[in-house]
Formats: sequence, structure tokens, C-alpha cells
Amino acid sequence: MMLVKLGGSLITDKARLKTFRTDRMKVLAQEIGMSGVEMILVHGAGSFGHILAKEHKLEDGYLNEKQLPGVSHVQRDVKTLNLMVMDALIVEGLKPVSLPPSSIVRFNNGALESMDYGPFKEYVRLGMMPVTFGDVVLDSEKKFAICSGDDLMLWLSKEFKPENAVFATDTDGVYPSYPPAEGGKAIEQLDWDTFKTIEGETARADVTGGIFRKLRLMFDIADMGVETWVINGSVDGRLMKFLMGHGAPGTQISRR
Ligand code: IP8
Repeated sequence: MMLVKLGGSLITDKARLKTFRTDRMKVLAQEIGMSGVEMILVHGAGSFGHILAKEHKLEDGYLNEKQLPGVSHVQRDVKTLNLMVMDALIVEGLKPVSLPPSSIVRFNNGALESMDYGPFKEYVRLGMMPVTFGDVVLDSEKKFAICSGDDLMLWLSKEFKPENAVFATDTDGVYPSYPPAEGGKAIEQLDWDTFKTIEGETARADVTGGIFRKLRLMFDIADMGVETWVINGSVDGRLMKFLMGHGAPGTQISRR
């Protein structure tokens, strides 16, 4: 079994509110279909989540009731994105089932505390493909929280111990600095010492912490013995090659 995350910047234009990359998603769905691999799919929220979530300060949890329409909007918008992902997968003959975190995940003080794995297991047993995504969820302490697709990747890795956790993004992998230098090359093997040398800004228009938090979560996944990769899903054929075990350029994350 493989665990695959389609990043928000791959399937949406992160700078333009609710802009879905229909053509890219079609290619990705075709590649997933052609690979024939059993998987759980996660996708990011991109411009269907981050822009409005930031505007309403949803990453801070409950501050006042003026944020509540923001919770409704963002939950609605990430579901809209999810429906478009589902459509693309169904058109290619796949059998996806949507599992929204708002119904099956709980946070406590900003950290994922519990996840109902039952539906994932039953649908996988049925031969279907669970699809879940970055969402706004309940938080026991802060009332609500942003659950990123990366948090879901970690928790699904814990339970399902996939062979690979693959993060498909719109770049060739992880870079030595952020934003990547002009003509800069992605790192092939990212270990913990190299991670500590990565330079870059942390403040981006991203309510789930940007590249450094993402990378820490990836190391946590790799620590469980799951081969963890960042690959470029915007280059035709890369995801399929990777899924079929033919190897593709990208960054492998491993603490040592
Ligand atoms: O794009 C973020 O999920 P991510 C979820 O996987 C929201 O970080 C609602 C912004």
C-alpha cells in the first residue's frame, strides 16, 4: 500500500482564491489509474483553504464568534476542492471514497489527538481508495483547528505502515534554501544534518506552518520505516513512474 499526498500547490494555484488546476489533476488521476497501485490518497487545501483560513485567523483556534462564518466557508471550500478531485478520479475509472477529517479527526490544543481509522480500513478491504484532505476540525481546547494533509499523512503512516509515503508537489523536491535560488537543484537525500542547514523564511501565506513543519513531519514518517519522498507531480509521468517502482527524481527524506 502507498500513501500519496497531492500538494495544494500542485492541484491549485495557491495565489488565486479557489483556482483548481483541472488539467494537472486529470493527468495525475490518469497516472494513479495506470499505476494500478493500492493507495490512500490525501490532498492539500491550496487556495481553497489557506487564503480564507488566514483571513479569519483560523490557525489560532476560537478567538471570537466572528470567525465562525470563516469555519463554514473554509469547510465548504475544501469539500468543493475534494469533489473536483473525486470527479477526476472517478472519470478515470478509479473507486475513490471521500473521508472528510471534519467528521473523523479530533485535535487537542492544536495537535492531532485521534482519528477514526475504521472507515479507511473497511473501504480498503472493499477494494476502494480512501481520499482525505486538509480541513478545519474540532479541537478539545481551542474549539477548532486546521488539520493539514501532512498531519493526516503522519497519522495514516502510523496505522497503515505503507511501503512509501509520497508527497507530490510542484517542484523537483526539497531545496537548500527557500524560496529556492534561481537554477538551484533539489537535494537528492535529505538527512537531519542537511535539514538543519536549510535556509529560508518561515512566514508564508500558509496556515499550516510552511516548509519546515512539513519536513519535520516527513522525518517523523521516515522514522517509522516508511520510505518517504518528495517528487514533482507537475512533470508528466513522474508520479506514475514512482508509483510503479521505476524510480523518479526527487528528494528522499531519511534522518540518517
Ligand atoms: O494544504 C490545510 O491543509 P494543507 C487545510 O494540507 C486548510 O496544509 C483548511 C487550510
